[in-house]
Amino acid sequence: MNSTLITVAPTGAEVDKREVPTLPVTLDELTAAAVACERAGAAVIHVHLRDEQALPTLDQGRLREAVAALREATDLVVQLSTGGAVTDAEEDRLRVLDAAPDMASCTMGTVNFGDGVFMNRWEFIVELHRRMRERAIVPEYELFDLGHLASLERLLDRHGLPYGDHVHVDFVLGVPGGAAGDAATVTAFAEAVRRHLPEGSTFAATGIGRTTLPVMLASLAHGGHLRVGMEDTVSFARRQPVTGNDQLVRRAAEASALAQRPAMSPKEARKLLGIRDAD
Ligand code: KMH
Ligand code: ZN
Repeated sequence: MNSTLITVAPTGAEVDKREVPTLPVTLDELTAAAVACERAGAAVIHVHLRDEQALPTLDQGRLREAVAALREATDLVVQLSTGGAVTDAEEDRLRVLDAAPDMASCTMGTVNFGDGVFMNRWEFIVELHRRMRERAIVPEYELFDLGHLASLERLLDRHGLPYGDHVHVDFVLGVPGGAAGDAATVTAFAEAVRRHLPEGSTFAATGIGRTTLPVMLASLAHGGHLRVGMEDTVSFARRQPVTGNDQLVRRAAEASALAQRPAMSPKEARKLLGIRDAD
């Protein structure tokens, strides 16, 4: 792989807008962030939406509006989160697919998530996988723990490859309750991908909070891709709050260039991931 897929996760469901005013929460803020991140080197955007009070929402109207606005303003691959917030109901999370994004996240197991529990039952995962394939939506399988990779192997064995026939996973490391965000853990996950997933499968990694840099550098060292954004970290460096998502994307693009695997374009990302044509 001679280029790096950079996914930006600009908002998430957990960061409080009152504490982090630069967090994009309105549609205008989200679109402006997406445009700036595409310019900085992002190819995919992982989207969570907020309501009028800046609280997480899976409102169908807002989801459809966001998909349309992002497609209008950018060429980014639009990936909607089906993870939502830990309080979201399974039916609402499944209904996210009705907004017809290019991609959607699919977390491969339950994990403690700070003081909460991020619930992902086996039957729910199978239903997400099945509906995504039916609707030509490409999954990004999110792995918060090594056992999630074993579940993915089981899912692919029993239920077949996803739409596009390419398997792409994202290691989400450093969540309190999940796998640690350090280089040794990235190595263990990368090795497990090579041993247990179909040949040609790709991975990205993201580290929560201060684990962002070791995880980014270790992923590049293993030939992996990157996810960055304010969903995962709101500090650029010690005592230096992030100024915007594009700042994180720019740093990821610079690190990728240094590793001699520059950031790939959205067009290249669509080809790699097996995403259907826009029309
Ligand atoms: N907000 C987390 C509980 C996803 O987007 O699919 C779940 C999450 C994963 O962010
Ligand atoms: Zn997310």
